[in-house]
Amino acid sequence: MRLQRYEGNPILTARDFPRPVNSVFNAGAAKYGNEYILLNRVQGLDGTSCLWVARSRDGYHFTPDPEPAMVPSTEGPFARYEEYGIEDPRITKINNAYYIVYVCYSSFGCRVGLALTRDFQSFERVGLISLPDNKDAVLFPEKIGGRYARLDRPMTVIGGRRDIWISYSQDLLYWGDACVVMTPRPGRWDSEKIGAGTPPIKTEKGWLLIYHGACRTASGKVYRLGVALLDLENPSKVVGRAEEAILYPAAPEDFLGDVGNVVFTGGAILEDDGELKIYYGAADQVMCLATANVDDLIALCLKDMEK
Ligand code: BMA
Repeated sequence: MRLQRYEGNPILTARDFPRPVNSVFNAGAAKYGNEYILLNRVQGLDGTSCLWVARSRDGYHFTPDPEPAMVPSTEGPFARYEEYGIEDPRITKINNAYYIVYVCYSSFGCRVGLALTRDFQSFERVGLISLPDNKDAVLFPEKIGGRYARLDRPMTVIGGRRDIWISYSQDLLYWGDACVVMTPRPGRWDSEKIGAGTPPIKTEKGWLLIYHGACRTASGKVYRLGVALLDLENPSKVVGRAEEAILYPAAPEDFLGDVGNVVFTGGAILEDDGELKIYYGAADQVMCLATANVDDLIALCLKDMEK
């Protein structure tokens, strides 16, 4: 099974923004009232990224706000960790707040920042919630066993591992009980590294996770999307994982950009009729949309586990 690409792709390009920018990609997504929100990573002409809201009534046609939502801090505790920019946000609604986890990039490496908005007008930073080198963090939308939970992707120097981990917290700031959830698969499309894409989506069969996987080829890395299902009560347990990638570079925009051969997601919206809208960055250049039925994705995860 493959995701269905939207025929109007790309849905956002650098030219849509009210000032010259290099690229728009790897957005987080949320529904807020009647609005679809994309919190885009927008890379400026200086090469650093900021986070910029674009809004839509239908989930297909987006209009960027006049100004970015969050730019790298220049003072206070975040500043030295955001010196090279802020990247790849993911949005999770918990109660009435929208939490944003994003990558703080600096000479110290990548670490995870946490911010909060209630209205997609004003944004406040909450904390730096990982050490370097860690990224691709996503929050679960509710407490599990009385604690908040997140997935993330630490990068080890020894062994060079790139796995998806889980950890838990009482307050979203201090995290512990970390363990490995999912690892790259040798010889496959996700052999080199994996990282959570969209925040986990609750379904009857488990937490549905769209993730990215990369493998190394003679001409560099190829990034594809895959799907897995985590146990509802114990999300450190993988109950299903599709063998095949569900989205892989194939459309012209997936090859033509700053980093070709890349599809990378940070946000999806589940519609009432079961359609999942998956927003993804193509070639680190533009924003695109692909859809799937959520039950088909679940079936795909479970089918391959039965083998
Ligand atoms: C990853 C992240 C993403 C990017 C991808 C492909 O490591 O940096 O932001 O889309 O590489 O370049």
